[in-house]
Amino acid sequence: MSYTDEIYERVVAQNPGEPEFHQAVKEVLDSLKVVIDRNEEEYRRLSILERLVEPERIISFRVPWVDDKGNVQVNKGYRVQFNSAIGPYKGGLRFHPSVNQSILKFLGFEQIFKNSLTGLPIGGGKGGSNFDPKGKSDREVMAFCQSFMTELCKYIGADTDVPAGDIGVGGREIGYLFGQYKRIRGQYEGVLTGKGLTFGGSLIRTQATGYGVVYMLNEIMKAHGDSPEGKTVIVTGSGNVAIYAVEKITQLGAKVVAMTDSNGYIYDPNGINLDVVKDIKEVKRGRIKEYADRVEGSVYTEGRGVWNIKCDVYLPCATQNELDLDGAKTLVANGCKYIVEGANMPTTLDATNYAMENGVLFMPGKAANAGGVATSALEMSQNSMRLSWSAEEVDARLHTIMKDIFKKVDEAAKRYDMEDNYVVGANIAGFEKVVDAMKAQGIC
Ligand code: NDP
Ligand code: 2IT
Repeated sequence: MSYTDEIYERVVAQNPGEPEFHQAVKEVLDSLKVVIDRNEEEYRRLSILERLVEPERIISFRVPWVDDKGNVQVNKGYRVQFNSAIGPYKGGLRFHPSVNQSILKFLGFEQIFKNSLTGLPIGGGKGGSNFDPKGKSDREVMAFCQSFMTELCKYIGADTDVPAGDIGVGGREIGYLFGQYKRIRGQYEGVLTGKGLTFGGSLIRTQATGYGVVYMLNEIMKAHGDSPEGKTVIVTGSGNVAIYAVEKITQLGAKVVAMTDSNGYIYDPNGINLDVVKDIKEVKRGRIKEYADRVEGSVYTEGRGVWNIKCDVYLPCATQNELDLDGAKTLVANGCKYIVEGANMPTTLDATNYAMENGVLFMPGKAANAGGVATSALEMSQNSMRLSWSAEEVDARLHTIMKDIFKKVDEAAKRYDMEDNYVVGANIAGFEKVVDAMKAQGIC
């Protein structure tokens, strides 16, 4: 059996009940086969893959807090510190009822390669809680964040582990978390990114992931003699990543006709009015359904199935495994040419393979959504220097980083005779830097 297959079997056997983690590992190992085969003896001797798939550390803790009725609630809290070969652990915190160890391990594992692709010195980590911020008052969210940080603050720091936002964690939550860290540790340092602009946050961090997704799409299109101008686009989700992907792609002349949330989707043939979406989601914390009540000519449909709308470009920006094989078949049948993942692992493996085999140019999340964490790393740099760069400067750096990532991914795919296979290209390019650092640092 090949070394990569052996390791996959070992991961499944040793991590029971963790399907998302198995899925993320499988995609990476399948891509790495061509690289591993060429150096199999050395990699086996050093147990590179055994080390790569085992987190350096997982911290799991109790988060007790008091709700508005005076009752004590208890949630689970985690931080997965996966790999620090190329820098301090870096990655978001997710607050969502579905959060468990499998999901955080898949996210932390993906983060290793994503962070490597940015070219910046950041290792891979992820954390979060099964806390559900939906329907909670600001005071309840603050109480939860303070309790969560009271435990987490023992394990993080500007030079050890720097969390940020993800699903359910935005500017409000980062503010409360930062306040509690400062209070307990007595240190005003860049321990979190995505901070408010008045206390060390970076301009453009809010927009960075969504903008970066579109900068990546633009590079793919340019390489194939195409452009976003006049294209019809579906963006799934209506959170941080989705909103700023819509903003940027609309600026580039495309028309976004549909967005979703976990309840359903809106279709607006005239092009999504983003001001309305921002008001519903960023200000009122409401449901996407409200869009149809506010914008004439738009329609709301309850449930899944947004892929049934015809599009040229599909940007999944909500959550893992949201696009399955049936969805991919429908997209292909309707002429979709590009799938660029804003979310982490939003496409199932069979859907990914189907799309790629049927001529869709497919960019995986670890490359396409890396603009968020890259800009987080730029926030860390600004905090270390005690300086703030202008929006233009940060945006220009983000743009350059996304172009560089495309080049690395494209070049790695070509080097292994798999032109346009960006899944293989991203995994190989991300892996090469990490494995080099791991080898240089000895057995650790
Ligand atoms: P937000 O919490 O801002 O938004 C999430 C969006 O996805 C909401 O519209 C939400 O709908 C929807 N969603 C979440 N869970 C589900 C689900 N189970 N089924 C259907 N829809 C769902 O999160 P972000 O925009 O920050 O994150 C979106 C994705 O992008 C995630 O995969 C995240 O890991 C990834 N990502 C985020 C980065 C960032 O900088 N924020 C960076 C890189 C990747 P509802 O409101 O109904 O729950
Ligand atoms: O998935 C991700 O890359 C993020 N949620 C952003 C992580 C970060 O540290 O900015």
